[in-house]
Amino acid sequence: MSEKFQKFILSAVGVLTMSILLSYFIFAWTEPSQSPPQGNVPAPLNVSLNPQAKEGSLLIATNPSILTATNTAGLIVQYGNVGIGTTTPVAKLTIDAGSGGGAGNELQICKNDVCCPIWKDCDGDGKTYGYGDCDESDPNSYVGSTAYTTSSGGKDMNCSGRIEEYPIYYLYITNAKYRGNLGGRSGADNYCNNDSNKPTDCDGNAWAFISVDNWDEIRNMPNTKGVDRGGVWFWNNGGTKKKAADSWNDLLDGTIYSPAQDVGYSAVYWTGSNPDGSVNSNNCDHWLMFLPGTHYGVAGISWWRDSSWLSYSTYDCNYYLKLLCACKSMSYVYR
Ligand SMILES: [Ca+2]
Ligand SMILES: [Ca+2]
Ligand SMILES: [Ca+2]
Repeated sequence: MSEKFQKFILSAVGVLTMSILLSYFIFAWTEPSQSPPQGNVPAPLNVSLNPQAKEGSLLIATNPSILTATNTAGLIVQYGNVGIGTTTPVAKLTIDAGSGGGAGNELQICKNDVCCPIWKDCDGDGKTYGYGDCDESDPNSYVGSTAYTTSSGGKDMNCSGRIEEYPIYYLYITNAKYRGNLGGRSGADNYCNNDSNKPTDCDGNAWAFISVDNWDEIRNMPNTKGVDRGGVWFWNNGGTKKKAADSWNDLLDGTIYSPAQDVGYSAVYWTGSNPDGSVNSNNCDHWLMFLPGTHYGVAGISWWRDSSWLSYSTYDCNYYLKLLCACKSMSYVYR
């Protein structure tokens, strides 16, 4: 066989093989049964502009580690409406409960294991989620509530949106008695600070709960003594305590919860004040004088919870009366 003929045979076999392979591929292809794009894989969820449906449930954001200080969102629908029970939401959020029972349960908020429809007063405090209640599991929690807890992990009981910390303040009456010449503000404060009735858990210095002059009135103590207006006030007698007021405004509104006698005090005590905490002109000349028959001072009394607790009667500065004192405790309330 010549070399030329051998090459011819080899190329002929190659062409025949290619022809058989090509015909196999041509006849093996089946055309799509649906017109595009059906039957094709949709574009990935994160880039597609097409509406996409999924028949099964969809759970998202199931890993809490996705939440960071800058990303607190688990789901954002930036544009368009959201429908629940409807495919045609007409508002930013449309909930269609359909017909039948369960009215009012279309939207409820669950807190502390109590689930409550937004229209319903589940805890009986007279308010609903739509009108001033932020916690339907607790009748003491609502907008304007003065209730509090004593643990830092307490509740937002006044529905302010945060848990605030306020000091507890004590009121006490001195063991010792004094004439009206107390030595002015500094002298009176010293008497309170050194009295045996000063509570053991006062946080720092105590001070005399008296009005001295127009610049040093009881009602100005948030400024002159740094009193926190949100603080809670208790009578304290040797550790026996009873609440006097929920706040600074509550303390000076004319009545208190309990009189001093509820913790065992029985006394008349210098205050020099009117019921609203303003200075009374009878203040033993700014607590410097005690000349009989010429100087007088206003005093409060331990028996009553009305305005006489601060402004009971006027006494000659020559009398020996006790002294009303206050201090900030080391304890706090949370609301
Ligand atoms: Ca309620
Ligand atoms: Ca409530
Ligand atoms: Ca609060």
